Amino acid sequence: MGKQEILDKLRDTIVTQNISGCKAAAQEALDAGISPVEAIDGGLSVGMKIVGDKFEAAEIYLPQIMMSAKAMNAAMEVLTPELEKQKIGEGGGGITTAITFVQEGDIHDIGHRLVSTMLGANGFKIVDLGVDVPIDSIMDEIKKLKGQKVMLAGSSLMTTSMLGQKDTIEALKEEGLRDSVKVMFGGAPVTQKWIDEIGADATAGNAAEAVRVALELMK
Ligand code: HCB
Repeated sequence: MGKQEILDKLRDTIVTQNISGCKAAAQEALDAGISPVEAIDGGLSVGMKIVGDKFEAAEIYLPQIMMSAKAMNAAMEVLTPELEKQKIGEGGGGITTAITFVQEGDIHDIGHRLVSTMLGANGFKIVDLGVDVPIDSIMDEIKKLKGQKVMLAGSSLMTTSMLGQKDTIEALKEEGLRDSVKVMFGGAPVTQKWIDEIGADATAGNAAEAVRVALELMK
């Protein structure tokens, strides 16, 4: 089977909620020499985008999305050990701590976990605050790391929780912490225009790009 066919198979197993098929296709991708990043970006994420669009069009409902997410997680069990070996660069000149989190009100964690894994694989020390994280917890964590090189890598998958990114920047300013951290925000609805509008430092469209952007920010 050719590379594109395997990527299409990964996509289709997500769309059809085929959990065991998705895991098997992930293994097939690795066996065919496809990198885990390519399998995710060219296969699994494409499937997730289709699932999201179908949900928006009321062609499928929440239980189906949950099954697609399970299929993605099953594939990630196979891909994560390989992902952890994907070196793009070295932790931004000296050890940088990346505080990773999903904004309050949002439990979408697939992209967040991917970004955390890839940053960790590339020399960043990860403090993973998980999902549905209140801004106060983020501020507390930054204060604990005073004097160290710190960046924030926050995710929002919903337009509602994305507003929390703006509030996070405001809170950083109020606490006098804005100049002590670099801030990268991501997630499907996040655009460069939004980043400029709220005064964050950067965004990235996928986990590999997130590593490149983070390394550049921490130079
Ligand atoms: Co969810 N959901 N969902 N969902 N969901 C979305 C996000 C919608 C866009 C679907 C739609 O309507 N088209 C929509 C949000 C609409 C909006 O706000 N405009 C939506 C909704 C509405 C909801 C609920 C409210 C549904 C309901 O209950 N009625 C509910 C919300 C619950 C809550 O959070 N409070 C809900 C629930 C769910 C689950 C639980 C069924 C499941 C999540 C499972 C989980 O994460 N454990 C789910 C899923 C899977 C999705 C879609 C289909 C896929 C998301 C995903 O995992 N993508 C999503 C549709 C979509 O996004 N197009 C849909 C794959 C990952 C790899 O991509 O974008 O997360 P990613 O991350 C990338 C990239 O953005 C970047 O790198 C990552 C890796 O490549 N990146 C960063 C991410 N974070 C970064 C941080 C950085 O610093 C830098 C880069």
